[in-house]
Amino acid sequence: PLRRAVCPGSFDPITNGHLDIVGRASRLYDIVHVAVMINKSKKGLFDIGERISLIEQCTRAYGNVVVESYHGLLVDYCKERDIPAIVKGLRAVSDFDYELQMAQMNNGLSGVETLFIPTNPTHSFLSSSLVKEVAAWGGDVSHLVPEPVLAALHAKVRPRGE
Ligand code: COD
Repeated sequence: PLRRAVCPGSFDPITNGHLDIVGRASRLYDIVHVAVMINKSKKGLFDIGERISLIEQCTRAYGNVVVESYHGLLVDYCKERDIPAIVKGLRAVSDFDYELQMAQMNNGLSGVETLFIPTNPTHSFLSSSLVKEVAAWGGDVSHLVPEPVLAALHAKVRPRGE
């Protein structure tokens, strides 16, 4: 059987940090699902369709990545698709506390395992929210996000000097 894993998140928008983790997971598993988890209480900059399209453009070259949105519990997403493993990136100890709680909760709910990949140090301080904040004020984020995301950000907020 094919070995599957899921990289879940909000991906509003996908950054080079996310992409590094998805790419590394895609080398470890036959199929990697990227699940855009819908959080009704968090209105994003990009709608779910835009997020999916951007992730697809950025992960197409890996050849084994499936992108989907899901409204519900991550463990149910995994159960419905027979996915035994969640792959998450860890940036710093500040991520660990919450990630450990989620990993233990998810394992207790359904037995699904969570595997952590340490982030590439160049992405240690990278988050979607900081990217959005810097871009909104016209700062340069070209080294933090893949090209399609940069173009999409520029379409929403004018870069400085234009
Ligand atoms: N470097 C490496 N990895 C990174 C980086 C970076 N710079 N930035 C983010 N990541 C990784 C992390 O593993 C992170 O968890 C993941 O990418 C996604 O990041 P975000 O910011 O897009 O997503 P979050 O943190 O908002 O995602 C939280 C989930 C959606 C995974 C979580 O809320 C969830 O599972 N929700 C579904 C409902 C549910 O099941 N709830 C119960 C949980 S116990």
